[in-house]
Amino acid sequence: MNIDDKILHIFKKYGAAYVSGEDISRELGVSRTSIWKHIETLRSLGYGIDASPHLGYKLTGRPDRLIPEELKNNLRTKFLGKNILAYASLDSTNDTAYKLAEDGAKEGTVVIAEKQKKGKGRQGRAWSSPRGGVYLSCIIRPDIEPREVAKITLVSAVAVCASIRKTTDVPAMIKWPNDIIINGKKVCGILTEMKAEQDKVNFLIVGIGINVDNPPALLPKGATTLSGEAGGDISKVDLAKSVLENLEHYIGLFKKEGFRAIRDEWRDLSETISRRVKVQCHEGKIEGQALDVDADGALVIRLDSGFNKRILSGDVVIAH
Ligand code: BT5
Repeated sequence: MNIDDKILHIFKKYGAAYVSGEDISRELGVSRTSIWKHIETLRSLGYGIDASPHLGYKLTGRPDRLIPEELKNNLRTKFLGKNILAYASLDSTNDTAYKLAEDGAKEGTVVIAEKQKKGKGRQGRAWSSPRGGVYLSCIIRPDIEPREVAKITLVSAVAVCASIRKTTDVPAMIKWPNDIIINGKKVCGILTEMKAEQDKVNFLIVGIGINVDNPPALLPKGATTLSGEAGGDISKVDLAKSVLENLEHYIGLFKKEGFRAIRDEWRDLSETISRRVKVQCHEGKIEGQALDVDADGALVIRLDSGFNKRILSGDVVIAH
C-alpha cells in the first residue's frame, strides 16, 4: 500500500468521524506536511476531503475513477487485479498488456484505461474508446492449447454479461462470439489475443470494452451505453470490480472443469441461439437457424438445406 492508500484506509476506519492530521501523521510515521500534500493529491484525483482546523480531515466522497485506489478497494479476487496498471489514456490496453506479458508480467496483471486512442476490435477493426467507458485487459496464463482459446472469449462473455446484469439490472445478452448486447445494440466487445507455440498457449490477453456513460455521439451506429439503457448513473468502478471478480471465477472454473461447466449459463444468456442468423465467416456468408454452441465453442447452424454447419469464428447478424 502506498501512502495515499494508507490514508484512504484510515478514513475508512474513521467512517463519518474526523481524524486529525496529527493522528494520521503518527499512524503512518510521516510528517504532517507530507500528509497535507497527499491529501491534496487525493483531492486532485477527485476525492472529497473536508478539512476542519480543529477536527482534522474527513472523507466526504469517492470518485468514480478507474484508479488503483478505487479498484482495489474491497476487490474480492485472489489474483486477478492484484497488480493493476491504470492510465487516464492509452493507445490500447491490449497492446500494453501484451508487451507486459512478453516481459514476464504475472498472471492476473490488469491494464485499465479511462480512454483509448487506438482501441482495437477484431480483424483490424477499431473500438471507439472515448472517456466514459471501461477499457481493461487481463493477462492470463492458462495451461491450454491454442484451439481452446475461442472458448475463453465465450467464458469471458458470461462473466461480463453477469456483471452488467448485477451492476445495472439491465437484461444484457451475449451475441456469439464476443458481443454483449442490450435491446439489439452493442454495449460491450471482447478481444482475446494470444501468444502461442504450436500446441501451447504462452499467454492470453482478454480485452474488454464496455460503454458506460460515453457520449453517444462518439459511438458508432448500433452501439449503446449502460447509463442510457439503465436510465441513470452507473458506477464504472463497481462494474470493473465485478468484471474482475466474475472473470476470475469463470476462468478458474474453465481451467478446472472445462467449457462444459459454463455452457448452460452461456446458453441462458445467449441472444443468438434459436434465432435466424446471417454469419460472415472465412467461407463467406452463411444463413440459417442458430441451434446451439457445441463443446468446442463453435456455433452450430441449421442451414436451409437441412444440413448442420459448425462455425468457429465470424460475425453474426441476427435476422429480425
Ligand atoms: C470487438 O471487436 O468487439 C472487440 C472490442 C474489444 C475492445 C477492448 S477495449 C480494451 C481492449 N483494448 C483494446 O484495444 N481492445 C480491447 P469486433 O467484434 O471486431 O467489433 C468491432 C466493431 O464494433 C466495430 O467495427 C464497430 O462496428 C463496433 N464498435 C466500435 N466501437 C464500439 C463501441 N464503443 N461500442 C459498440 N460498438 C462499437
